[in-house]
Amino acid sequence: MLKLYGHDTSPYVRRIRVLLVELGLPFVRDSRSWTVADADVLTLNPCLRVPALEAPRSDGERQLLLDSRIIAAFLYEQPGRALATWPGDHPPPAPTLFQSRTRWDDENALSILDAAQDSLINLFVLELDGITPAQSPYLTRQLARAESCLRWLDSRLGSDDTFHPGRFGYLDLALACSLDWMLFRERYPVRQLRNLARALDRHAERPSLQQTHPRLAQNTALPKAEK
Ligand SMILES: N[C@@H](CCC(=O)N[C@@H](CS)C(=O)NCC(=O)O)C(=O)O
Repeated sequence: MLKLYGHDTSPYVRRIRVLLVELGLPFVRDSRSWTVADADVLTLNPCLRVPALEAPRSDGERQLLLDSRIIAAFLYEQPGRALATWPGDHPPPAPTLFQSRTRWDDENALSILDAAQDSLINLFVLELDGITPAQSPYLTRQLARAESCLRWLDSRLGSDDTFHPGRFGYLDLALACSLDWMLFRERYPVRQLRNLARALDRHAERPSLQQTHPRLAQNTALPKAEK
């Protein structure tokens, strides 16, 4: 059985939880995270980060996968996957992480989303430590980076509901996880970005996103996060 490590409010862990549901892959979780001194993930992952995934291998060993993008690539290749079919007008999940025709543009878009997400996580965690952008030009730049990346994504998405018509792909689910996190942690006025906000609303009822929304989190990892 696949085993996913990481807490409930992490937008990167949530990407993998959503993807596992979309791909119909059963899994178990260890939601203890980097804030728990003896959490197993800290000995598994030298980067001291979540998510991490362990998968059974044919030789009886366990395959370890670190970083959400690598985990996603691995999961899309799993032979046992059975793409979810949702009632209503939800677009079906994309069957692959990227399509060859659009791969490099989509890799760029995912990196741009990650840059926004990482910058805002930095701001969030440092604020818990009492450090704000007013005290640090570096943090001011992080905020500017997040802003610039989100505006780029808003323009790239345009008036569509998904990055590629009729398919709910990894970029779409990653975007929803990040925007929900930004709202949940009050990190960015997402509603000002009309296209991104519209896509978020469009997919809000999608079961994989509904079941994993940070408002339902049991393990929030960071103490001040329990809103
Ligand atoms: N590039 C990584 C980023 C993962 C990441 O930033 N995870 C955060 C939680 S959302 C973390 O574990 N942070 C640990 C720390 O800040 O010390 C991925 O895509 O998996």
